[in-house]
Amino acid sequence: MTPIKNCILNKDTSINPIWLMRQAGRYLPEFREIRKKNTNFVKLCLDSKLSEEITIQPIDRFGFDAAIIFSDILMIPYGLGQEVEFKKNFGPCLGNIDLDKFEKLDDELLTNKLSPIYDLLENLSKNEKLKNRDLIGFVGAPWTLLVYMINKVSPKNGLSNTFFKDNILIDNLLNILDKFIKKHIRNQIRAGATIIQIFDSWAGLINTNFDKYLYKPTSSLVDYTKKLGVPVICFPRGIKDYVEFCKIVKPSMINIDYNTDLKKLLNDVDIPIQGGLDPKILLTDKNNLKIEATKYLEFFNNHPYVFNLGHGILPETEIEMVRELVRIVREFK
Ligand code: 1CP
Repeated sequence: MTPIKNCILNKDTSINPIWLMRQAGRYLPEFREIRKKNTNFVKLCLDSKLSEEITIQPIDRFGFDAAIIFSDILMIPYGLGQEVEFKKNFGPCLGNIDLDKFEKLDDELLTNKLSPIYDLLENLSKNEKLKNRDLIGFVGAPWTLLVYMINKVSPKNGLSNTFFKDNILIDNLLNILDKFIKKHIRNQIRAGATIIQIFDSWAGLINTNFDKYLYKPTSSLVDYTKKLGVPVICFPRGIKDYVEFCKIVKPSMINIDYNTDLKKLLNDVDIPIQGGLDPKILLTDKNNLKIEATKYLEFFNNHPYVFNLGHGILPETEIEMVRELVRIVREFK
């Protein structure tokens, strides 16, 4: 059994597997090299050959215990027919929503549009370098996708005033997303994903109607994935109450952010835990990294724990610091 599955399914506390969110990305010079020549990000995600190379880059360098496919959560809006563009030094920009078109769309069309992602997974599952490693497929949670689809740009400066104005639009989109995200999960598993992670990067923006925006849509995906026999990791970044979330949603493992109250978590959560370290720690120095990483390792010494960060690795992170982190984690037990 792979180290991460052993941790999730057997609750093994004798090792701490490690992988990092956004491990295939901009902090790697070899990724930047490819990216420079491929200015259209969506196209790059649909190039299964290059995506395979990018997925493997961090495995080659650091020997992480899992590969996460090089793709993006916004490939679902793209697959639904909404325009998605990643602008340099700005981030994603989405086009207008055509609800009629979404409602008429059938599953096959989405599968066809996203087929290079499934080719990528099929090729990766045959890749020798991933032997005894997990291959993580992922989706954005309905709330986070709703945010990008309606807000059209990153909500890092807040949601637009009119965000909640059109209830019919929101309800319809949540239904459509539930259906197509499930299709994408199923396709990824069929093509070889051994674990699914659900990224709810903007869950922290929800301050009302938690059932409607957080618990119900996420539970629906978690139940679905578990029924397919595949472990599912949730990352509802920035929520106040991870304990409540775990009780209601029951993921196979929970990824925490760096503001999570660890004591409360350890007392009240009995599922395996992943992540937590502030990615900014990787921008400091090796001594400090050792102190901060060891805090997590010691804290979760007797709890099944997969080492990861409390959000994606930052583009300015130095390779040497990542190497040091892997060394610290590998030497701990
Ligand atoms: O070169 C570039 O400019 C592209 C940067 C980049 C990369 C490397 C983007 C644009 N997406 C990705 C890959 C990616 N995205 C992966 C696979 C690689 C890996 O994890 O190793 C994954 C899992 C994602 C998931 C993703 N995309 C999330 C959830 C995780 C998170 O960081 O919160 C989100 C919110 C996105 C949207 C997105 N895609 C890209 C950017 C710059 C953003 C965020 C924009 C924002 O700030 O709102």
